[in-house]
Amino acid sequence: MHTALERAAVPARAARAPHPRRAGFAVPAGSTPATSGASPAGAAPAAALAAAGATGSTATPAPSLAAQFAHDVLAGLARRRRSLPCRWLYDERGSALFEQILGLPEYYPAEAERAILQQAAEAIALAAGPHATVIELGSGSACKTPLLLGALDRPAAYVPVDLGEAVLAASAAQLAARFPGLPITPLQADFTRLAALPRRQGAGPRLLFFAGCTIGNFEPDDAEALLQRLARAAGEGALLVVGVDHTRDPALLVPAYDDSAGITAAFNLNLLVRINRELQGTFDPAAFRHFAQYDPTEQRVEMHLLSRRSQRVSVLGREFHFAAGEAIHTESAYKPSPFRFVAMAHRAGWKQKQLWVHGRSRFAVHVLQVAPWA
Ligand code: AVI
Repeated sequence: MHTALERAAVPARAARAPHPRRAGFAVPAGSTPATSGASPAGAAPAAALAAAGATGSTATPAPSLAAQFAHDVLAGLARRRRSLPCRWLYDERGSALFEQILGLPEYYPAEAERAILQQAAEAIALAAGPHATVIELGSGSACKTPLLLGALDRPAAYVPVDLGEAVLAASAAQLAARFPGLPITPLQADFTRLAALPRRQGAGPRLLFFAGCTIGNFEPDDAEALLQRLARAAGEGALLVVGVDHTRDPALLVPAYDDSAGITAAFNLNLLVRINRELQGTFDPAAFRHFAQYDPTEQRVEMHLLSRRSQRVSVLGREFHFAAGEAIHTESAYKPSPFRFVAMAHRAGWKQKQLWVHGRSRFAVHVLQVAPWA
């Protein structure tokens, strides 16, 4: 397999960005995407933020998770073009299936990002300098984190932020064994809803690590708003190491989201099982099929569940009729051009410092820094 890595020339600094809009660090309900490998939970309790040394001590109050799920499902199924937010794919079974997806031969982003970090970690570490506080957003199993932590010059602390309690504990224990002496303070939270970012633990900058192209699961406006909130909360000089998939080749993209072993199909269909369990749904998962397609105009891969026949389904006592072939859109994975992504990051208050592109797939790791004007 061709795994050439290209260090792309960083485009000349674009014209000064318009001053980003003032934005808080809370995200409106319903605009959160899936977090990598984690089952969603509510916003972090204030105590959790304080324990992790966050600069603020409050989180945005949110309706209970069950209420959010019920709302999203009833509203999403009632739409003319039915759709469900992809964050709900990650219950316990969905998270386990997603971990399996990461190991699939067709799912190139995982391997491409690993290859990039293996080769680029030293240069990223040089950009960060000594004593960085590493904050990993949606850390999941944190399987690529050692590549970064191992290269950094005396990192001051590592703060994994994730919704899954068990996955946080497991990854923190593994990393503690691997990096004895490194302060590790897991933060169980939805990183899109943090009222503030964890405090810097040393003289170095905050280094935000957002792996796995999860940014692509946000709608572009939401991605930009998130980047903007992160820039404001992280402060001048902070770095963001973010995986972004720029692949345009349908021959790579479609199998990555519709693998031959059927794991992604099971991951998608599991959403119906979850609705049945948690919302008194009557879906017959066998009466739906997984479908993935690449839309080059939107620059995104879409996952859908297609009704195999005309059927009625009820959720929380509400009836929905599906025509044969009718779709529920369950996930978008945006694959923006590098130019489009960098322009968005720039509007959000980040300047590009490094860009690493995987030769075959065009998966990339961008190293961004909060611009002085943000
Ligand atoms: C979590 N996220 C980055 C994955 C992706 O590639 O968009 C989710 C996924 N869906 C299907 N396969 C993987």
